[in-house]
Amino acid sequence: MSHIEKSPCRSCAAYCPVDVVVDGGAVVKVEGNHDAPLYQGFICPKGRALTAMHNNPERLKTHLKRQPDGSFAPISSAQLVAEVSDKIAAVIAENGPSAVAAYLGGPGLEHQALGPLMTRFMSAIGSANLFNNATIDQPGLMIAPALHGTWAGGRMHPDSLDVFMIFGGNPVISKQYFAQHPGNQLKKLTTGCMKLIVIDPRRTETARRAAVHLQCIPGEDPTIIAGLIHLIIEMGAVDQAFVERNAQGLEQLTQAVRNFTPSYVAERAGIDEAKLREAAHIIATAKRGDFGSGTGPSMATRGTLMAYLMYCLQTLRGFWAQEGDVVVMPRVLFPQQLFKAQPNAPYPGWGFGVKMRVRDLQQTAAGMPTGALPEEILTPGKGQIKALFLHSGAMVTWPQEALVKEAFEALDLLIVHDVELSVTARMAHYIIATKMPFEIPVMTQINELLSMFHPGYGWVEPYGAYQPALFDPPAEFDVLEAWQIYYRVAQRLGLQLEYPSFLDLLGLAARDAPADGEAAATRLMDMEREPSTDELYEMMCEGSVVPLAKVKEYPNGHLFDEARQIVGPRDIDCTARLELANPAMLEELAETRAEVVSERRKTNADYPYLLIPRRIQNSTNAVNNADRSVLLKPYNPAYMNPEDLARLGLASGDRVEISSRHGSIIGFVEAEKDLRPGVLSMTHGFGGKAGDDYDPARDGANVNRLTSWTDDYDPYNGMPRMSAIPISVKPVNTARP
Ligand SMILES: Nc1nc2c(c(=O)[nH]1)N[C@H]1C(S)=C(S)[C@@H](COP(=O)(O)OP(=O)(O)OC[C@H]3O[C@@H](n4cnc5c(=O)[nH]c(N)nc54)[C@H](O)[C@@H]3O)O[C@H]1N2
Ligand SMILES: Nc1nc2c(c(=O)[nH]1)N[C@H]1C(S)=C(S)[C@@H](COP(=O)(O)OP(=O)(O)OC[C@H]3O[C@@H](n4cnc5c(=O)[nH]c(N)nc54)[C@H](O)[C@@H]3O)O[C@H]1N2
Ligand code: SF4
Ligand SMILES: [Mo]
Repeated sequence: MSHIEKSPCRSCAAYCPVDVVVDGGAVVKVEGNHDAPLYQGFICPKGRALTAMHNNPERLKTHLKRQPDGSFAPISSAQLVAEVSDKIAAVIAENGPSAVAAYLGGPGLEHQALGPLMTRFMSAIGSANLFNNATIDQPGLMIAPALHGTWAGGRMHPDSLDVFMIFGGNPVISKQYFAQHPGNQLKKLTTGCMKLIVIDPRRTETARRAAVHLQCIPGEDPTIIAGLIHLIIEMGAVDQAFVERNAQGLEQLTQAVRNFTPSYVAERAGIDEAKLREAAHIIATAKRGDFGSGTGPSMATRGTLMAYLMYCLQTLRGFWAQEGDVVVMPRVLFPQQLFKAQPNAPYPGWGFGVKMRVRDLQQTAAGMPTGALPEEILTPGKGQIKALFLHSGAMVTWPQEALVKEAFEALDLLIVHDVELSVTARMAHYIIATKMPFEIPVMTQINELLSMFHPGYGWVEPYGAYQPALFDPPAEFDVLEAWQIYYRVAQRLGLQLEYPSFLDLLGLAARDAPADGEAAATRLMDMEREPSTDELYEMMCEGSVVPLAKVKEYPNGHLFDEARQIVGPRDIDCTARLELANPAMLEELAETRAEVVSERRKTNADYPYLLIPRRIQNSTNAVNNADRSVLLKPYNPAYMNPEDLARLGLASGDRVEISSRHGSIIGFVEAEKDLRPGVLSMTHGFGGKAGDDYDPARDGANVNRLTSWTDDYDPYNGMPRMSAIPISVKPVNTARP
């Protein structure tokens, strides 16, 4: 007899609640959960593929240790911990603690205790070399708020908006913004009062709902936003009362965008001037609005400037929640935070903390620059990184695969945790075999955490959910949850880990510090008895608005009325102001205006096309191999406009060589009329295999062979050009797959 278990899907940050149909202890089917609030029973093909992922026959049953001949042999958990501990101790003894680095990527969504324990471990050994994927994703969205200041009242509620504008993001597929059944949400909002403006070189699934779609040349988002600011000022549509009270620098900003005239912007960005004006008119006449951006413009260089200008435009229109508004994304599994209709002053976006040895990169508000990591491993001398804990599909998700490979090969110790022998895991000295999602308890705290850094995550409503682990791994398996390696190595090395509460991790406890300035005692973890994951979750949720125990009472997740909040009044003594004229940003804007566009873009007769990223419904980053049958094509197609294909004498399915100045891949073109001519759009996370075993028609191609860490990297956060990459496309005469 089958029965249904409830659990959220963790294959992307949408965390859709799903029904797991279990028969004889096995997962036989996964379906949408129609009893859960907000999601309307939505599930995507990857959610359904959880059945295959959970039952993956290729799943690692034991940890693996690389042998001198390059093969892998099983190793027990006890032996793994002992050997890794000894090697870490040796690296630290010889080179100091900074020689140990750790990188947290996508798997943090499934292993929620991993981030806190990794952070605690790294501070216990005394290494600041803690990296994460934010600096190859959308770091500008974390740095721009530092430069601009933030609004303590939060954003306006989506249901109340007259306009939502999105730069290079496609929520219908990515679920970044409007994550709960985004198709239906956008349909409801756009058939109501909300006008949608989309800026994207592709007429995306999202753009189809837009009142205005600016089908721009990639990489021109700062130009377009500067143009919109220019128009808003010219139209007299600045919310003067709001700006006078809450911001500074309007005069300088006005000067800075003076030359971004509509005709200049339209010409440069390859868009219709009338449509640009129409977008400005919608923004100017809207009473309530909100803006967002995605990976496209972030990756096309100048992502920080793009995000900064976007925040400035939002402030010029006063599009921030007002006193008396319903708070969006109120705290549920985090301690209380009061929302007030006032600015928080700017804070440093970069240039603090650890200074890297390469390219003057330094700690930023988005974390340590991952852009420096491979070179930090390869550059000899004091401070060289020798050991790396890696939770990521780096071989296909990090730029410039060749340098990543070289760096990984140069390490004394590479530890990768994985569910299978992925192309990244194959690089490791030790592979930690780990649990499957349904074998790990799950709660919604992680997305709430993401929402504090990126407005496209979390829940607008006070939603919370928790599910225990549904299964134990089979008895004969010897696997570890990712956080356990940090706890056990710390234990063996006699290190004391601090308490992994977010009250402490985010410095939230400081708010409640004793008034007399007496420092709160550092709280420590019990290093004798290993906690369970559930106990760790309790620690992480300490002091939360809704106790985790209460959230556990609702198997379908729940909207907690007690967490609802109204935006409060401004403090009488508030003097903070939002900054409209950050000097570094205005300087970069001036450079943008002064540059020769073709030189900047770097397209020419040899590299006439621009490669841009895109997400597809059926795969998430490097996680596309659990059930390849879920993919519409086994490979990642190279989408091009039919006009371009005709010019090249190509038809859908034809094999091509795609080359940038940094490398080449084999791809298969696919006609897509919705794509702007001159642009090729292709998904990352595929390919990565080499040698005789590699077949591009079966495995896809790694677009990160076309990227380079040093190509047009952001001077502050080190993120290289990952969109708008000049490429050539040449037919290769072999049969279609
Ligand atoms: N060219 C290009 N590169 C990109 C991007 C792009 O658009 N274009 N996007 C960038 C962005 S935004 C991001 S966030 C990064 C993401 O890249 P990463 O941070 O590397 O994250 P994932 O791809 O999610 O990592 C998945 C890998 O983890 C392994 N894994 C380990 N443990 C587990 C587990 O417990 N469960 C599962 N399911 N898998 C596990 C999987 O086998 C797989 O190899 O990529 C970036 N790279
Ligand atoms: N199905 C699925 N969902 C995912 C993921 C996945 O791999 N698959 N990955 C997750 C991750 S890690 C992230 S970070 C989010 C990302 O979420 P999104 O940013 O929404 O991701 P995309 O769907 O790739 O949308 C990027 C859009 O930018 C456009 N674009 C490219 N270059 C430019 C440019 O220069 N300017 C402008 N204006 N547009 C440009 C592309 O055409 C594309 O439509 O998605 C998450 N959700
Ligand atoms: S959108 Fe798909 S992959 Fe993402 S959580 Fe929902 S079902 Fe899972
Ligand atoms: Mo991402």
